[in-house]
Amino acid sequence: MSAKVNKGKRATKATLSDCEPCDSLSGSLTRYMSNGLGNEEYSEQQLFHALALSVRDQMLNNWRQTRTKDSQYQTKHVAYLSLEFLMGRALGNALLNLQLEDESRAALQQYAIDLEEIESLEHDAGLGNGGLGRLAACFLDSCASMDISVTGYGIRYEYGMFAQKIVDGYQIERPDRWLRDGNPWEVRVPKHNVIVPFFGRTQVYIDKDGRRNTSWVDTQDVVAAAYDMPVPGYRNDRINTLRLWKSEATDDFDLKEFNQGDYTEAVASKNLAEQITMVLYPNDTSENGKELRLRQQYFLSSASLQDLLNNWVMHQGTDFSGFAKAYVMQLNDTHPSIAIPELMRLLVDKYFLGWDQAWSITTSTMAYTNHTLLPEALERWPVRIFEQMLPRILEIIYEINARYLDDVAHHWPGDGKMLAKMSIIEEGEVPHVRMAYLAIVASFSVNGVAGLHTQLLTSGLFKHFYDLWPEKFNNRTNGVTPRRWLAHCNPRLSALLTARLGDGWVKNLHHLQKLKDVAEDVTLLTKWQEVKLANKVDLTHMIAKECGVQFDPTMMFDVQVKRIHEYKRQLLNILHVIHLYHQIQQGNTDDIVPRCVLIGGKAAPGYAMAKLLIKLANNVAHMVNSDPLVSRYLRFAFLPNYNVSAMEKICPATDLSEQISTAGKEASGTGNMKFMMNGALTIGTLDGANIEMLEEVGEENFFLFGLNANEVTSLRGHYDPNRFIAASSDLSHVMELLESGHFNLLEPEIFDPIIHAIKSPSDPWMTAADFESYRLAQVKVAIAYRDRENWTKMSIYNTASSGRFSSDVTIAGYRDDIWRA
Ligand code: 26Q
Repeated sequence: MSAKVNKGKRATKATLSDCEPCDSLSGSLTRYMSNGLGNEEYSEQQLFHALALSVRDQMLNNWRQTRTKDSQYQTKHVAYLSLEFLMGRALGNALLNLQLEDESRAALQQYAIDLEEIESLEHDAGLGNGGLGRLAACFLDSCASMDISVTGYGIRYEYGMFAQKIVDGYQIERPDRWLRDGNPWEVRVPKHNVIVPFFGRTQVYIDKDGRRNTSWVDTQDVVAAAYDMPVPGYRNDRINTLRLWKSEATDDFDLKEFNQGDYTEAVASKNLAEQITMVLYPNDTSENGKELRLRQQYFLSSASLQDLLNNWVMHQGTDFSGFAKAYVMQLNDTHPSIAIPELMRLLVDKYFLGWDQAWSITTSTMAYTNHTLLPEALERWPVRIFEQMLPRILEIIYEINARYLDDVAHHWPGDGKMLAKMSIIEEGEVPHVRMAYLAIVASFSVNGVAGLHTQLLTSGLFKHFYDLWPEKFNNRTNGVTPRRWLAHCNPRLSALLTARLGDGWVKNLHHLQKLKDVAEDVTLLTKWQEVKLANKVDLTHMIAKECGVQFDPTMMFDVQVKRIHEYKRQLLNILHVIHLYHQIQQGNTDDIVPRCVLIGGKAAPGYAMAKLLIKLANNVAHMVNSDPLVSRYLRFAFLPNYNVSAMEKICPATDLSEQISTAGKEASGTGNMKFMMNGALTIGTLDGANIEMLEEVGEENFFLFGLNANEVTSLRGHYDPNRFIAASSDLSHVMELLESGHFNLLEPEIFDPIIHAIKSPSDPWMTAADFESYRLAQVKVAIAYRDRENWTKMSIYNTASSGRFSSDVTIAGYRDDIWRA
């Protein structure tokens, strides 16, 4: 699509040196639009590019000043290490934080296009799978907004999270070429490039002072090229940095091979280097043994630590005695935990510190956040891979382990089993490195991401470590940034809140509490309903376009969007849709409240069961939507390619948020918080942060159901799903319909694995056990929704109680109790 504009030329790529940061936004925009070839026509994409570059220019001065200030080491500097930063789009967020919205609108007037349209042209930076990656992005916003000196370190994946298409109801993955039109936000900074070694061997040598040192030689080196993205704080002058590393071949390496005449080898090895940052792994649980993934992890960890140390040495020289006071590294799960032996290597082998001093620095700067309770999701790497790829790192891990096992032996004298149980090295036919154990041993802080999660970690998965070092463990309940997840994504509600409460809530979400005093106010209730309705109308257009299903904004919007996983139990939701469908077909419509059910999310490409659940959702949706009798009461859509930008449209329009994981399995959840902030009510289990949301909003404003974590554990071993099916006539009917092949008439037996899973006594997710309780909670939802005035009050109460789930609150906790920044 091309927009005709009155004058000017094509926007071209600008480099930093072109930028004149003192220009006004509209001045820069005109300049970028006229830097070109004299074409009379622009694509809207070019207009987006020019606006983004203009906004970036507005940040340059403060960006430099932030760096200068932070390099004086007056406050502690945090390095947030993460394999994922799920940033989404940057333009809207930057305009909000920099207060440039009005100016941008004005500047765009001459091009006869509105800002929202331009914003929608930006490709999502989908450099993450889901919760963990989006959490990192919310944290960056909070840190900048709270004036905390933080650098996010990540990977500049050429291809982010795959794009999901649905063909015949099945998920098809397409590559996400998010950089195809260029990335106007990033700045390449070659002076920060570093070299990361791989393979080779280690060598001991005696230095001129007679000391034994180790060097890692004959390595295959890869360049880590630094790309910086600005992270603007909310209306303060801080611009933090997200530094993303891209892998490139070294010239040296090429040359060496070339001189030996191996031209093709040289080119091939260049490919090998460049492969490292080519693609994000699309699994949200660890897929063990993939060598390239370990290469990514080491690449990120080494590049980031070298960068920190280079900075330190440049400003402070090689005296590291003050280093631990100046830095803290927060590890986003175990994915970057190889940073631990890497920091030891750099301090010992490169800067010649003694082991004890290096260890003391490492253990007072590393902090680890755990994001999962599923034992099968804990990262383990075959020792063999380490031996080849990272021989020096393996030696250091062995040394760390030997010294640590002395402590274990001391704590549990004579208990050899304990040594094996707690060793960083898992022995067996194929010995493995246990990354979580390495992270716990070397970190001064280990945290879970919600109250229940932390409790289950210390009493289960990491119990022995908790016995050994209780002081390391702490809880930091997750949060989401109210800038993106309320102020930006829900302008209608934001305007209403600000009109009522002033705009203090954007920086201090606890201000929303004051809504409780006016929740009875009739004009507020009316306006609140108007806002929700308008948001639902907007979403309706998106659903029609993306799914070909017409949602009716007067019906209840019941939404479950998140990664597709058995433990998240999209299946329970689908079974409930089948139940409603059956009721409607039977003519039992008296108690039915018309609803539109939306499910969206991606399945890991290798996760067959999750992919089958997508197929089931699509087939059921087809049956529901093609029966005109049913669609008066029920509509069902599966939204393809759920991502950050989709959520920005979905959460403001949702009435009911589905948070229905098997209790004890969802570490926290963060989508739940976005919905709550935007006034959705939650139907949920006692899992993750749901528990704390319920605590804040009260049982009367929350639809609770299902077994709790203890009950799930107790039922294990003697779970009898068929008893639950027999005891519920509704579930029996649902199973009969599913088993009859009603939803797969032309595709016999395709859903058998799902049917078997539900009926299996070893079903870990206990779907059948919670069905009846879920159904009853849904009946309560329907009754509550009929009383629109009361529903609206409950909605207001949810928003009003969401203050605790601002990531500002979470970050204040990290800052005060972990980082001491
Ligand atoms: C590891 C090794 C190899 C390949 C992939 C991975 C991998 C990648 C991503 C493992 C896990 C993830 C992502 C996990 C995740 O998103 N966890 C979620 O984190 C949220 C933020 O704390 C929580 O709210 C969710 O409960 C949790 O599921």
